[in-house]
Amino acid sequence: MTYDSNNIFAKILRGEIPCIKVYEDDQTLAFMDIMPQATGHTLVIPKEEAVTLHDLSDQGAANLIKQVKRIANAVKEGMQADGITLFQLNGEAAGQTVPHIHFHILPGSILAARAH
Ligand code: DGP
Repeated sequence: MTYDSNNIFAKILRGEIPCIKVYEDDQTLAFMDIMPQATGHTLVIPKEEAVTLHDLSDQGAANLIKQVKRIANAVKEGMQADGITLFQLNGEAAGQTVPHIHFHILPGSILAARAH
């Protein structure tokens, strides 16, 4: 899928829009979601230009899941959560609103949060 370099996460990666950074390395950025569905709601994105999972290289996908695992551990520990929710809306039809692949990490259950 064609990558739009003006999408909001591309601007965050270029430092044109501020974010609350949780983790950064040469391939990955993690930051707090601006519309958190729970306290501690964190987003993890690759620096590689990819709209969806299907656009990501195998190496990029391997690195992304490795970092999602590490950051999920940190969110779980930091928020003292018994469990965490991970999700990735893959494509517009799935509800993806920002066209740069991202994983959501939330402490606790998103199903419980939605029930309230
Ligand atoms: P999705 O619906 O899966 O594409 O999730 C996009 C998420 O991105 C949504 O939870 C809100 C978040 N978001 C949108 N714009 C910004 C922004 O400018 N800054 C930050 N930190 N998060 C954003």
